[in-house]
Amino acid sequence: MDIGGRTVSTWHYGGELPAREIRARKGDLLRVQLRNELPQPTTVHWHGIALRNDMDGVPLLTQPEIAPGAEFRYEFTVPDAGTHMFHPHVGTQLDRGLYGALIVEDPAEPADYDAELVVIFDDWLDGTGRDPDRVLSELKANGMGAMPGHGGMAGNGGMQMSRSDLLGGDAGDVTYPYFLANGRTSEAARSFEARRGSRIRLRLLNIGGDTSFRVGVPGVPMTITHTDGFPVVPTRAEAVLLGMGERVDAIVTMPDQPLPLFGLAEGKDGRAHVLLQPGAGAAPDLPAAAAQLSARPAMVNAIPAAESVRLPNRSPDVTHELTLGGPEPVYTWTINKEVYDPARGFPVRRGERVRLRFNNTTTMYHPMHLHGHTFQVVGPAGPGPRKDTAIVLPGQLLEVDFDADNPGQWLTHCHNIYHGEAGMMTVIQYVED
Ligand SMILES: [Cu+2]
Repeated sequence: MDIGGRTVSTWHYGGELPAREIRARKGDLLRVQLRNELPQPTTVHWHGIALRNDMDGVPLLTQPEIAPGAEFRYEFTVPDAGTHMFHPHVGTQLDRGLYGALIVEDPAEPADYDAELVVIFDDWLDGTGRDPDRVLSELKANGMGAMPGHGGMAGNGGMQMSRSDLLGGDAGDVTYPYFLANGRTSEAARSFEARRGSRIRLRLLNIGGDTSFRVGVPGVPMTITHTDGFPVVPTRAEAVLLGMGERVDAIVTMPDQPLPLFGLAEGKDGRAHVLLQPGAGAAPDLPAAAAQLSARPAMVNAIPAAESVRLPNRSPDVTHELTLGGPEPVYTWTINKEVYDPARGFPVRRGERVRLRFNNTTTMYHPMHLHGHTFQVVGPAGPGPRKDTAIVLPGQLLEVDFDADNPGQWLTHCHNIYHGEAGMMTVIQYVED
C-alpha cells in the first residue's frame, strides 16, 4: 500500500486503505462475504452495531476463527443509524490495514448539510520494519523497563513514555513513525473539494491502536452533532478529542481558503490531515496551522445526549464494578485483577437496567468499548452522551448505563489494542434465571 511518500507491506481488505466504505440504511439486512487470504485466522467485528450476537466477530465467544483459505458470511440487520466501523477481532490485526467505515443512514433524519466527509484517523507502523505482533511481544518482554527514564532499554521501538495533560498522564505505549488520515500521511494528504460556505457533515473515526487524536480545523469551529452514532445536544467546539474506537459527527462550514482538517496525535509527535479545498490554492504552513489548534478540545463524555435518544429515567437493577489495573507484573492489563478469560464475566438478565462502573486505578487512560449495546454515560449533572466507547481517565471513575435488550455474550474491553491483547477484556454474560 502507498501511504503517501512511503510504500508498506501490510494486510488489507480488498486492496484499499481504508477498506471500501460500507453504507446501509437503518433496518437494512447487511450481508458481507469474507474470504480470508491472510496467513492467520481472522474475524470481523462490526463496531458500534447492536447486531445479533453470533455475527459480532469475537473468536470463541461468538464464532470460530475463520481459517486462512476459509470463508464466512456475515448477515445481520443494522437497527440504528450512525457512524460505525469494521475491523478484525483477532490478535493485533486491527493495527494493520484492516479497517473501514460502516455508515448507516436514516432516511427520516433531517439532513441540514450540503456534503459529507468521512475521515478515519490511524497510527501506523506496519511494514516499516516492525509489525503489531512484534510490538506486542516487545512490550511483554520489556514491560515498563523499556521506557526512557525507567532505567530500562530504550530505542527498541517498543514502549515509550508520551505525556498528555488532557489524557491525565501517559498518552501511549507505542511510538509510531506515521499517522494517517484516510490512509495517507500529511506529506501526501487527500483533498476534499466543496463550495466555500457550504455545510459539511464530518464523520470522524479513530481506528488507531494506541493513539488518541485532537481533531479540528484551525480557526473554524465545529458543531458536534453525534457521538458513536447517536445524536447529542449540538455543541460548538474548536476541536474534539477522539479516543481509539470513538466516533464523532460534526458540522463545519467550508472555509474560503484551503485549510487542513487535522488529527493531531495527542501527547505524541505527529499528525495527519485531509485538506479542505474550496477552490484553487495551496495549503497553509502546516506546523503553524497545527499550533492554532491549541485550545482545549471538547471532551465528549460531558456532552448530553439529545432528548430523543436518552434512556428512560430508571435506577439500575444491577451494578458491576470493573476495576482497571496494570501494567504489572510485565505488561499485563487487567479488569478486577484478572486477564481475559472468555468463560468468565459479569452476569446480566434480559430486561435489566445495567450500570457498569469503570474504576481506573492505572496511570493511563483506557477507551472502554462495549459490544452489542450503546450505553449512556452517567454525567455529574444528569445524562451524558449515548456511546459504545468512552475514555476513562487515570485515577477516575466512569459510570455508564445500558438496557439489557440484546441477549448474548458480549465483550467489553479497552480499545487500546495492546491493552486488550494484554488482558483488559471481559464478558457481559446474559444469563437466564
Ligand atoms: Cu487501555
